[in-house]
Formats: sequence, C-alpha cells, structure tokens
Amino acid sequence: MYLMKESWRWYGPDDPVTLDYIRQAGATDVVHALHHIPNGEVWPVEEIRRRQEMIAGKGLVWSVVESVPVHEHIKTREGDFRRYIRNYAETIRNLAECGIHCITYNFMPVLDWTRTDLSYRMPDGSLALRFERAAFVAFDLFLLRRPGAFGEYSEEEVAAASERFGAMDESQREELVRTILAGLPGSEESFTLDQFRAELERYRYIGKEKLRENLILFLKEVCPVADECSCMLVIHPDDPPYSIFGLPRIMSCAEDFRILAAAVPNTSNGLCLCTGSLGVSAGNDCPAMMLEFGDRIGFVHLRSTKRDSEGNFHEADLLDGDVDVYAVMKALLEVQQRRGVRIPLRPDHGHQMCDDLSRRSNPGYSCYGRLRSLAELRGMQAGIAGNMKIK
Ligand code: CS2
Ligand code: MN
Repeated sequence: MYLMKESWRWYGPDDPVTLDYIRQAGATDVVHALHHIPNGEVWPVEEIRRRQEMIAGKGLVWSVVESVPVHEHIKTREGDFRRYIRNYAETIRNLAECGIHCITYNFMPVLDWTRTDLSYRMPDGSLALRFERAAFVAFDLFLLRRPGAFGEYSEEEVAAASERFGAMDESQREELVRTILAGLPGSEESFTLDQFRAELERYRYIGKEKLRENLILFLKEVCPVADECSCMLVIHPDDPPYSIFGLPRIMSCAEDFRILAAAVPNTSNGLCLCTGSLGVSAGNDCPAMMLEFGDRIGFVHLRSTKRDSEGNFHEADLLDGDVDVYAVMKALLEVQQRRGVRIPLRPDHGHQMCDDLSRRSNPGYSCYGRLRSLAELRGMQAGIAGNMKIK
C-alpha cells in the first residue's frame, strides 16, 4: 500500500518549531528552502548539502523545496530575467545533484498569500488566519489609495469598507498594512506602501494572458532541465484564488492548470495541490482535481477554509471547513496506488492553540495546530486505507 509521505515545513535554524519537534510529530520528510539566499540567485551545492546534513542528523529527509522563488522580473520578463532563468535552472541542477527532486514555486505577482487578520479568535479560543473582505477593500481604497480601485468594487463593498475603516484606530490601520505587506512566511519579500505602489505599477500593462505567456515561456526554458534531472516543478495555486489589487492571477482553478499542462507537456511540469488555497473558491472541486491531475501532482497541502457570502474566509479546523478533506484523501490514496508512488503531503497552516498561544511562531506555522492537523490526516488515512482492504 502506498501511503502518503508525511512532511512538515521547516523555516530553518530560527524556526521555533524545531527539527526535534517535527520528528515527534511523526513526520518523516521536511519541506524547506534556503530563505537566506536572495530571490534570483543560485543555491550553491555546498549550502544545500549543509542544510541537508543538518536535517538528516535529526533522522529526517529534506525531500521537498518550498519554494525556489521566481524572481519578479521573470514574471514580467524585464530587466535581468534571462540571467534569473539561467540561475533557476542551475538551482534545479544543484538540488537534483543533492537528491532533492521536488521543487515548489508560485507565479503570483508581487504578493504571495494574503490575509487581513493573523489572530482571528475561533469559538474554542484558538487563533486562525482570516481574510476579511471589508478590511481588505478598506486597505486598498483608503490606505493604499490605488488609482482606479473604486471602480472595481460594488457600492455596497465601498460602503462596508468605509464603515470598517472608520471604526479602526491608527494602530489597527498600521497593523493591517503590516499584515498585508510585511510578508507572510514563505513570501520572502515585504514592502512599504510606496514600494508596493511601485511594484503594482510594473504590472500596469500585464494582464492575465501576458502573465500566462510569461509563465509558459519560463517553464519552456526550465522544464527540459528539470526533466533531465528527474525533478518535478510543482506550482502552488493562487491564494486567494482570484485577482486582488487589479493584479492578474493565472493559477486559480482547474482550467488554469489544464491550459498550463497542455502548453508545457513535459513530465516535470507539476502541480502542488493546496486545498486551502483552491477551496476558497466554491467552483473548485478539490477531490475531482486530485483525480484529474493525479499524474502531475507532486506535492499536496491539506487544510480547509470556511467562506461566507460576503467574501470573507478563515482557516477552519481541518474537518470543519468547506473542503471535503475525506474525499481528497481518498482520491490521493487512489492516485498513489495507481501510480505506485508516495506523494509528500503536509499539513498547511494550522491554528495557534495550547502552548502556541504563548509562543512566537511564523503565522500559520505554529506547532500544535499543525500537529493536530497531521494527526487527523494520519488517522483518516489509516481508516481509508483499512477500508480499501489493500495491505
Ligand atoms: C503558503 C505559501 O499556502 C501556502 O502554502 O504558506 O507560502 C506557499 O507555500 C507558497 O506560495 C508556495 O510557493
Ligand atoms: Mn498551501
């Protein structure tokens, strides 16, 4: 029976959730990146090996990279983008030389994932990450003051945002700016309001089609290298899975990935199926995507979100959100038996709960919250596997 590979994201020696804890969580595989290397530069073999040894020393395996960030100039195809693409290819080769064959990336312009509240209190007292539509629109209209933004929201949304903004004091406004722009973990970059405005400006003439074309051109250049060294490049979906700040988004639904797979059929062109990101959109059927793209899925993030009719969503308890996690897990196990492989899966963002509440941690990446999710996933898998009656 091919069971999931239990993996866990580790941010490096400064991560308050240590490798020892990860081992005790029952994970066998580590998801990691060399966060200290600036975006666009090559990851040298010696540096990869040093980290690999540190991880192996604790009885764990670094098997997935999340992420090798794609430099903004590759997304817009300007400046030094050719050098950045060459560097990306070299990093792929270096990782493969060290035996690491799964590389996560995303192609979201400027910002990686976006939330407005990092400590939304759940009824049980734990804290969750949340995206509140009115706060988000208030930021866009009254703090960022993005030209043209008013025209993109309905009258009701503008009214709700003004009311929300009026009710915030100065420190809450500053906090909102920090939450959206100071970079959530993994995004590697943070901006001031002015820097962010300048970044948005770079996308003024780049619509969906252009961005997609740039992604395809990038993959056409790096996938042959990845094929050659048996690496899979897995793209993480947009979070949230729709356009924000007028920026194009091109990896938000099944059709987006269909287009990408057809344009770049190389075996290395893969998908990181993140149910938390995709699940925010009611149109995304995650179990069906797991089955449809089964052959191209190289890595899985499991978490669940809960949305409401106003466009808000928060990160729910794993089994209490909009995503049918049971059906996703069942589909994953079917795909694995068919392919004869074990796909790494990690609990994605968890709540801050128990001792997490009195400790510092990377937003979404606390210890107990993810421990709870991983334990639930493991139990669920055992139940499904038992039922499949395959040993
Ligand atoms: C996020 C991102 O949802 C997520 O997994 O934590 O940081 C994600 O890892 C990156 O967008 C992948 O490139
Ligand atoms: Mn994810």
